Amino acid sequence: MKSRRTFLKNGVAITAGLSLAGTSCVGESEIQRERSTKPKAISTWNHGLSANEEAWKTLVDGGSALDAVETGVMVVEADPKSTSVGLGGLPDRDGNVTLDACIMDHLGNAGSVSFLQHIKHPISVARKVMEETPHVMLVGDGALKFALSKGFKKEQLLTEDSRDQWKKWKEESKYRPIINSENHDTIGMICQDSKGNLSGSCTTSGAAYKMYGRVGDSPVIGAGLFVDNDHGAAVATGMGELMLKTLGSFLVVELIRQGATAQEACEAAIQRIVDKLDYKSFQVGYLAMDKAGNTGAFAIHPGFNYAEMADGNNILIDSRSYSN
Ligand code: SD4
Repeated sequence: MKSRRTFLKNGVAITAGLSLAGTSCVGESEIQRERSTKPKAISTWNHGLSANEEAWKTLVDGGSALDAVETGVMVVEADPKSTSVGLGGLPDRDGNVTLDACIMDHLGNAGSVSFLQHIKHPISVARKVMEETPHVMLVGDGALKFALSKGFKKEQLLTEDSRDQWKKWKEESKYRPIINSENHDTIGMICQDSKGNLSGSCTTSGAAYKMYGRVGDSPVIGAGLFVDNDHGAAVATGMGELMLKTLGSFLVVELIRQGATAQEACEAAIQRIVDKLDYKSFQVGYLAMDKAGNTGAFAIHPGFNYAEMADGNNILIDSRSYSN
């Protein structure tokens, strides 16, 4: 893992530092970067392209990063062909589609739902939790009751195609959580608006054929998503248990705060997993943006990609990875 000293070589200045006997303490120094006010959208996997296009409509109009990250990922939630998010998501081993999502704004507000069933747009429920309750997180029946009270409609989210895939899986019922076997997965999105503010969102149907009640990293603030508008934002995709054990998105943003570039921070957070956990058969990818609009991405294994949109150009980029 790169040391903090290495991060500080990258031409960024320390604005504040506490020093004890001449030694500056990690966590007490912050890096000053100039805030960009050029709109930018980044989001995970191929389906990030359509999410970015939608978010861009808000961003070019001077709209907020918060609105952009919500409307952007809603496109993927509503797509029945995306088998890892919202409608059409692959179910748990008992055939239930259970959804996790969270959202964070530039003020540090956060909202989250997990183990939510029957609601196509969990990201919008998460936003309502953030804006209309005194809480951060609602789960299961409580989240569903809250959603219905806010006018969301109960829907069947298991499509014919997902049901067929699940039935096929049941013939063997072997639980092998291979995430990233296909090139589409959880959608995590970070946007910066024309005021320079950062917001983020993350929404998923989680690991296919998981146990009933299993919750991954995606709705957990600091694991699947973290935004600190003074420094940067990060989202995660992949095997959620690994991000939960390392609080990976928080770690990425904290490293940015301490002077790492977005790229270095993603690499260091992957290295933390590699150093501490059994990582070989699991994929994790981090995607980050600092407040200057610099982006970074890194994964354990090849195959992770993300979409980046700036100046009206939307491109797909292959992430680098720890293994080759
Ligand atoms: C989870 N992190 O539930 C999610 C799944 C995912 O890319 O991101 N897949 O563990």
